[in-house]
Amino acid sequence: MPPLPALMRRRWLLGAALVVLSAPRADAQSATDTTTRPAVLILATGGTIAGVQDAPGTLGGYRAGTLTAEQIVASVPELSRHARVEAEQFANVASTMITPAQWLALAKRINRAFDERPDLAGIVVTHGTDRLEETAFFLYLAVTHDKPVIVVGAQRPATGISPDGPINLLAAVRTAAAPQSVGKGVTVVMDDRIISAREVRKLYQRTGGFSGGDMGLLGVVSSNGPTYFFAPVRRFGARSEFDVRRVDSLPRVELAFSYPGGTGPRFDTMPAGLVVATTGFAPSEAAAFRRLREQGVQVVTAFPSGDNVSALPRAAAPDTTPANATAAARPDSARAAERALPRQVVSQHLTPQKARILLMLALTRTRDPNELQRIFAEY
Ligand code: DAS
Repeated sequence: MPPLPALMRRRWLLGAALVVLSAPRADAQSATDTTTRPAVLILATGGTIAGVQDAPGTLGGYRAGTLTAEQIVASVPELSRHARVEAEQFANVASTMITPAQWLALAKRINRAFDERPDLAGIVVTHGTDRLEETAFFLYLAVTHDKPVIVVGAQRPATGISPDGPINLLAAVRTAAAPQSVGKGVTVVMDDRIISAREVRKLYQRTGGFSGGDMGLLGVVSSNGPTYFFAPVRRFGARSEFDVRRVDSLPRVELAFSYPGGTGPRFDTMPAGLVVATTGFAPSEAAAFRRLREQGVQVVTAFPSGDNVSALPRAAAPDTTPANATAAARPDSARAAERALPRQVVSQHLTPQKARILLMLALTRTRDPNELQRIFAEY
């Protein structure tokens, strides 16, 4: 184990002492507790929850992804009261370093753990907060089990002032261990809030900085453990069609913004797909995105806010979606040409970053634009 910074070492020693003090006594009752506590696997990937303040107890000299999975777990002795925790180091990086290849590897690791370990109650993924919502949404779509997967991070490093990682980790493990968390999809637990991976967003780098927006919380973690008020109803988990067990890489999907004066993005090599953050195209942009569709790029639109709730176009209907409304104003020949193109797909209530993830997975299954629109209607 690498050396612990001084403050962390003190907390770790205190933690170890508490583990000894609270260790189950060797009588019949405690033996039962040991075997009945649910098993929870923690997969650590780095981030601020594994980060340190180089001058402990100050606000200075921050490094993400430094403490190991074992060190994080050892700093929260209370975990052992709620679960038999196993820790595994998946990566140890700032989450800006997380790649789509790692999303795939992580989803495969989680699927394999659930496939091989019926005794596992749930899995916790510790993660940096910068890309947390994207990893969580990928897992929401690509983990084909209904057991809980909880993604958790921290806004303050473990050896800084008032770290939030330990209490967040405790809440995440309690949520992963709880039978009431089954069938809720991958969730993010931060600040005692349980938020669906589909809706969660990082608003700012401060405690309380994760939100479910208008869709709110699924539940809260109270002193009694996780309490749910709502459950998601779209497809995820065991009902997901995105089985990535045999997928080796994800198709390239790019992101673009629409804005006044915009003329669309240019690419040296064409991506398989493109998600455009837009509330509607100017004619110059509509022409640029039409050219990309003519070259076989699957174009999906998403509101920049991620909050679009307008009705989705029917599967075989001509493409007259709001973002493509300029097509309806063109003469008949232009409209006929538009109809001959692969349709532009519309996403509903997904941020552009999450629409990109859904399109990446969807393109592993189909390139039929009607099928793509079906997928965007169901997930
Ligand atoms: N260092 C950043 C990251 O790894 C921020 C964090 O975790 O809060 O994403």
